Amino acid sequence: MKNKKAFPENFLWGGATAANQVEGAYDVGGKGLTVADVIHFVPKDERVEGESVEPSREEMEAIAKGTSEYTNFPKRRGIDQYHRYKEDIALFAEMGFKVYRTSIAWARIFPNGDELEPNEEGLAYYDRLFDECKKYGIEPLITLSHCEVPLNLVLKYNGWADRRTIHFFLRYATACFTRYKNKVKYWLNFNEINMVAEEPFIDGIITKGLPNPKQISFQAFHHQAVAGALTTKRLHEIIPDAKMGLMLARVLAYPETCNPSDIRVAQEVNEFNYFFADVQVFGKYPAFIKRYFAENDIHIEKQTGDDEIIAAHTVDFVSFSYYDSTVVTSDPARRLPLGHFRFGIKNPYTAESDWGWDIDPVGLRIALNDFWNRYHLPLFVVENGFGAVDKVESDGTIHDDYRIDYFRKHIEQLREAIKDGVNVIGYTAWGPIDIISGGTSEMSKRYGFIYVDQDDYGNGTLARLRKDSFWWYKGVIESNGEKL
Ligand code: BGP
Repeated sequence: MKNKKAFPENFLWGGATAANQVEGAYDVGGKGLTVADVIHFVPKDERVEGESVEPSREEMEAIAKGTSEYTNFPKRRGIDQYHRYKEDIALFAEMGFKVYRTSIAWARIFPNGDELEPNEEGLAYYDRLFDECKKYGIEPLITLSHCEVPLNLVLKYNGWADRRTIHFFLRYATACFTRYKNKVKYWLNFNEINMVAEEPFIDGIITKGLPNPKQISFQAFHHQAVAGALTTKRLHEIIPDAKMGLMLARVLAYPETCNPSDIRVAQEVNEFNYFFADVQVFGKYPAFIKRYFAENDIHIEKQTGDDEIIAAHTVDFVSFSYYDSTVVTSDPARRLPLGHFRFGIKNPYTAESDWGWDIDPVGLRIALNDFWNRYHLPLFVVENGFGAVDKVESDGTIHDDYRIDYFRKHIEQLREAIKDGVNVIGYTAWGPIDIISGGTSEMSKRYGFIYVDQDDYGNGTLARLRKDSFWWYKGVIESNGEKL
């Protein structure tokens, strides 16, 4: 019997970035500073993987005033997509992209976050970007908040820890929906919403040195949950045919052994991961989180009506990033606290990247099946990719077969999941063009099908070069996932 084609005809193939990692032009067009703009570069040998990049309040104030000792802030320069978006989108179109996921930098639209009126120059930039996408039939998929909270909101209100940020965000989202109502149909509210508990600073929340940081993070999450629901409501009012998705960083946890205690720990870690999505899909806090809150002295302050808002405006689809899985144990000596994800016990069955991230393609199939069984909502894989050091040959070619291998194995598993009956609507490879790393601000951790000539210190011509994986991914899209 002939093998039936797996991917639906209208499957959304493409790539994903975030404004703070690509745009640069951090002070152009009236843009205000964001949390991303105050993260300075730390070389690899001085860094502890998984350690927070959070500057102190005093450091942030000094950076904002220009009196800091630090000078290398890679996210301020990105890859200069702000000025080179035409070239980048033409290259995406050459690969056959159907969708380009990126984010809007909140501080381009509201430079301080708390103004009453949006900044026209910022709005106009995204008009140009989305028009360029449309020229090639590329659908924009837009994240409203991707580690780009205006710095003023952080310093003045402690960002999402303060309830007023709900209203600032809603004003920003409303400005975007109103302006781009004919251009953008797919939206995401918060990138990797679970990071609010794991790395609150990148979400614009200072917890360092404050009592009970978990209380602050979960209160901030509650504000995001209310804001997310109000934003979905607003989107449906302004653009009735648009879809709002949530976005979760999914890190699968496997039990180290078949000891039932290990299995229970893995279940607990996975449920904790799902919690942030559960609230947005089911419209309520799941039962299992109550015990965690009680044991960690977390008391969510809610206002009358919050529960009803969260219940009434749930998301239309579920998106997630998938890079790796982790292994957990019930052994108290080696057990990590909940929410401390990624660098668990080494899995003897998987390889790892140079950055210590497990390479687990089958995990993607498991994640997709699990999501589908749990939520029964359309799924979108909005981040998946392989960070590596690339070498440019003397003739300008880049032979990144390791990256092709990573993608081939993951897309094979994506195809299997679709054959399992999972409803997946799209796949956007992370960093289709080399960008500044989200976690480490490196340029040398490259994800792209397109090479960008720039180093960790901003040296380079910024020229774009096609890697071997460029031609490979083009073939994948052309064959709608059949030719891997
Ligand atoms: C996710 C973020 C992205 C991106 C990616 C890869 O957590 O949503 O912004 O950065 O991870 O991480 P990194 O760039 O640190 O390798």
